[in-house]
Amino acid sequence: MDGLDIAINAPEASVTNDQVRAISVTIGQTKGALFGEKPSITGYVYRDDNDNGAHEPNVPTFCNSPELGLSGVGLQLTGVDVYNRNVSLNATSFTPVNPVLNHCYDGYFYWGGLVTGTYAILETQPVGYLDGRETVGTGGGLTTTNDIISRIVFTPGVVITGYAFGEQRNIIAGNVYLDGNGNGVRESNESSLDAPATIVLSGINNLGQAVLMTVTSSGPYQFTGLRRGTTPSPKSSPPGHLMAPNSWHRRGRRVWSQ
Ligand SMILES: [Ca+2]
Ligand SMILES: [Ca+2]
Ligand SMILES: [Ca+2]
Ligand SMILES: [Ca+2]
Repeated sequence: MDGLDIAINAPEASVTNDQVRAISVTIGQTKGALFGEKPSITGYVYRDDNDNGAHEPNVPTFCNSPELGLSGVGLQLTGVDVYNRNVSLNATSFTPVNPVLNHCYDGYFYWGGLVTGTYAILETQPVGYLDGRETVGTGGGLTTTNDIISRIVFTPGVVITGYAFGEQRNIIAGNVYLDGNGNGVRESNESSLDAPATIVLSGINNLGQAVLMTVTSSGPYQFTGLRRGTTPSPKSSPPGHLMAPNSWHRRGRRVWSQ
């Protein structure tokens, strides 16, 4: 079975199907090539901001997904092989140095050189992200425990792919500024606030939980760590508070957040 071929730490390499050429090596460097036919398990960690368990392609390229891959995430492969040996292998998700389609494989991870056995992949939750869904790849498996894909049955000569760990990091961001002419558009002569305002975000997330967050800013602001959800249109705010992302009057001048 043909599979993904990639060069490791070798941006100068030329990669076409089943060929990785022109790797240059100097003393002290470690480079290499991976050929997908080798027994291996591959997958990726990515931002699944809409929490649907699917890595949305960016039409028309079917690459550069807006749901970016996440490199630097720790993963562990554990299991027992047919020789009754315990297997425990660590990996870190990375971006392959592949001159073609590299953005498709941001957050990629793999283990090669495996023998028949039953395995599980464990993900270490990346800091700064909300936990998302796991997706089982081509070798099957179970997702009954969070951040673990278990019961992956691996047979020789088979490349199994598509084991995915989704994480979320939705952001609402904007600016507060003094809208001198009250038209809701920031002209070049309209400045940030002269004193910080409190910006309030309220709503209901996709777990049905009420969300109430505040930040203080006289210019740019952002709310991070958000699950998918909705924000109702605010009807009123306490004095000196802005309801993101709508408008509020302050000190007789109109202040907008965008
Ligand atoms: Ca998605
Ligand atoms: Ca996770
Ligand atoms: Ca998870
Ligand atoms: Ca204006």
